[in-house]
Amino acid sequence: MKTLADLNTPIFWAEGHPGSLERDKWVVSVIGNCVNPQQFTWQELLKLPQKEVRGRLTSVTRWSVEGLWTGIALSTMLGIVEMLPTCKYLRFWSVGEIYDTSIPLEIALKEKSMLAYSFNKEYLTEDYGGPVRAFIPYLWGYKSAKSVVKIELMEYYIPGFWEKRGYTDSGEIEPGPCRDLNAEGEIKYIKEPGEVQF
Ligand SMILES: Nc1nc2c(c(=O)[nH]1)N[C@H]1C(S)=C(S)[C@@H](COP(=O)(O)O)O[C@H]1N2
Ligand SMILES: [Mo]
Repeated sequence: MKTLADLNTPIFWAEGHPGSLERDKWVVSVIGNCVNPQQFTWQELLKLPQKEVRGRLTSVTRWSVEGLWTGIALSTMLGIVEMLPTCKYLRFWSVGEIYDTSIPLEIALKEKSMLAYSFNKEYLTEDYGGPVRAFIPYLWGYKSAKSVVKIELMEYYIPGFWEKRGYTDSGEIEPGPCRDLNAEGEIKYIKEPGEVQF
């Protein structure tokens, strides 16, 4: 099975590449509108119920890559911290806390929305957002924050790194041409808004 690198997936680090990150020492905090805010270590994350989904990461710069993503469903994490009814958005923070992005709770609760650590059965490298990243196939890739250190359960929406720079707050995938990285970059067409199916 191919890795993201094998598929020539572009590497985006708008805030600068973080360098090497220690998987064994990784911690993801979940804070905000919940009963039990918690810090999940890498080892603890691996003990949670795991989820495998086939899905596409699709960039607003019009490329899309498909594979098998493994991780923890966001709904599982929200259950563990006992999200409160006041939680309406999830705000992801990447390592260094310069890059953030937020998604509505309804999208976070969808089946394929996860905190992912593998693509096609290989751990994600730093280039592609390892040790763990958001994977939200329903929205443009800028909502899939890489190397996540914090998830804030929010009552209200705050525009993130790219949203403040002009990308839409909704992140809704819009129809149009798109390079399919699984077909050597062949240009295909996104016919309908939402999760990409070629
Ligand atoms: N921390 C961080 N996360 C990020 C980005 C970024 O620049 N920094 N770019 C986003 C965008 S625009 C896309 S399309 C995807 C790309 O993921 P990749 O770099 O693994 O291909 O990551 C998203 N997450
Ligand atoms: Mo993107």
